[in-house]
Amino acid sequence: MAIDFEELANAIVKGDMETATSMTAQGLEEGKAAGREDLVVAKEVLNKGLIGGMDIISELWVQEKIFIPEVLISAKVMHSCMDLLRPILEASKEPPRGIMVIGTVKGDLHDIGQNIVGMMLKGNGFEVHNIGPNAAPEKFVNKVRETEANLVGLSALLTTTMPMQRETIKILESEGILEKAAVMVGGAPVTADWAEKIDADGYAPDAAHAVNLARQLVDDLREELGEAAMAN
Ligand code: B1M
Repeated sequence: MAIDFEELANAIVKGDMETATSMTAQGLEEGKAAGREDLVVAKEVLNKGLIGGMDIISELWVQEKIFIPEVLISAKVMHSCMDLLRPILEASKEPPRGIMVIGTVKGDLHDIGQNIVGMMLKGNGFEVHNIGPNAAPEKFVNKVRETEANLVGLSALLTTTMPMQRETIKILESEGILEKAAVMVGGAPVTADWAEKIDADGYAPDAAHAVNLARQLVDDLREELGEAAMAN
């Protein structure tokens, strides 16, 4: 019997760690027993159950029916469930398509969305270095230099931290990072117009689009710089 995604989403909303984690594990086991591909089942549990739960949280918060402590508890449960999906979503047998440094910009503590984007990219053959939330521009610069990344991902969930995406891009530019790397932006309040305004190379509204965009940006860079430059 397949798990009830609505019940899983409600467990996230209620902050019920035991039910949410056991249902996530059960969903994976039942998918396997039914002979379904692990990756397909993990994506289904993520999208229909876990993200479904966070969508309800967002709605309840807007209506002021819940407050920060409840949101924090649900986020913690979400993280624990994502830990169970991580090995499947991140598994990739291919050599890296590209190297990405991803983080949420300085001043912004939201990290659920960028963790999902990072996991999906890893699962699609990218080497991903996640520098976490509240990441200052210098942290992006240093990590790109250390890892020789050719992609930088900047997440922002607050209208007040969106300008920090612009600031980070300016610093990446002035440090010469963007001569060999492309930059993409995302996060709930971010739009394609904003991305264009701040000179980002691309914008993705969700993790699935982020994977396609990352592939496109790396292919474009390869064409522009040639294979040899990409390897240095
Ligand atoms: Co915050 N919060 N929060 N919060 N929070 C929002 C963002 C808000 C919209 C809620 C609301 O009022 N409706 C609102 C922002 C309003 C605005 O600016 N327009 C808000 C606010 C106001 C705040 C505080 C200021 C509240 C306060 O203190 N008074 C405060 C700020 C703290 C800070 O950052 N300095 C705050 C705090 C928090 C918690 C800590 C309690 C918690 C975060 C816990 C954590 O992340 N570890 C939290 C949460 C959970 C939310 C909501 C409810 C859910 C965010 C989330 O995880 N969504 C959120 C409501 C909302 O977004 N509608 C809200 C699920 C996640 C899967 O989606 O992150 O959008 P998302 O990621 C998606 C896409 O956006 C995209 O792909 C992801 C997967 O598909 N994407 C990218 C994301 N990054 C990408 C990068 C890419 C490409 C795609 O390329 C690089």
